[in-house]
Amino acid sequence: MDFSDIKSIVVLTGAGISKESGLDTFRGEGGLWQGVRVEEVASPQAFNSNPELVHSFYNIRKEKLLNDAVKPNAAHQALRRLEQEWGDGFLLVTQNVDDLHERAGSEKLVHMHGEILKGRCTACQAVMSWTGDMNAQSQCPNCNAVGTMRVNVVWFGEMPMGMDKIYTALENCDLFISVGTSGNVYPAAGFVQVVSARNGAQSVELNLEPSLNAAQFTGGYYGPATEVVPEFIDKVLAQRR
Ligand code: BV8
Repeated sequence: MDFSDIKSIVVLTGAGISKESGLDTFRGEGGLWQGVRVEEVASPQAFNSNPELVHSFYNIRKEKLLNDAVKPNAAHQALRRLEQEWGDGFLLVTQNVDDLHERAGSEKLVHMHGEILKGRCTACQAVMSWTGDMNAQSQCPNCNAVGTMRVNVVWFGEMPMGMDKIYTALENCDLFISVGTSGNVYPAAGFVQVVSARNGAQSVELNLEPSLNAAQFTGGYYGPATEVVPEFIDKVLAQRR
């Protein structure tokens, strides 16, 4: 693959990039949602009918994320290096709600499915950092309402965040790189089609194994993210004119 004429890059990451940092993926062996139906915890309906179950699902994941052993890995760091060395024409879009990209130093970043370390008040819509447990008695620090707090993530059936910015970047990129995602969840799984609709644009999948939409990419490199991502980033930077 020839990357010498690449001007703008969009990267999409999923749970697979955080796997080697110790965070579970959603659909793999021992994945987050095996044994627990997706709709049971990540939907507005679930939250309305059983808020404590949904709060505890996120409290458990938050606690795990904040464990000292969980830190950005070589794949997160390689994407930060690409952002730094590339300059203009770079956007990192993540489906992940963890903060490992930020902790690796990434700045040109959109969390399309929100952030687990933030809370949102359903009464005043304020969004704030919320690293501790949350429950049905939690009080909004902005409007003081009690019982209106939720985690600031995008549940199934809710509109993902930053979509205008994301689609503008996809429609103008020459290279789309997808890392660590199974291609199950839309609209993220459809991003490769937006890029491949434009002739000349290249799309590369970096994953442990081919995803559901692997055939829609112009190229793919397979293996653990901490190996394939740094190797691929080196290749792209080495060919840059
Ligand atoms: C919306 C936040 C519209 C919460 C998440 C039928 C057909 C098509 C679509 C739909 C449909 N029915 C419903 C829909 C829409 C639905 C959807 O796509 N459902 C799917 C399940 C069929 N989508 C939505 O509802 C979205 N909203 O469509 O809104 C709309 C329009 C107008 C107005 C209102 C609404 C919202 C979806 C967001 C849901 N929230 N997360 C939370 O985290 O708790 S989704 C969740 O799945 C995570 O964000 C996760 O990132 C995401 C995708 O999963 P992956 O990241 O891909 O993780 P997965 O485990 O699946 O795969 C990991 C991959 O890594 C694997 O391929 C594995 O091989 C690889 N891997 C493993 N280890 C490694 C590795 N790779 C490299 N190295 C390793 N070491």
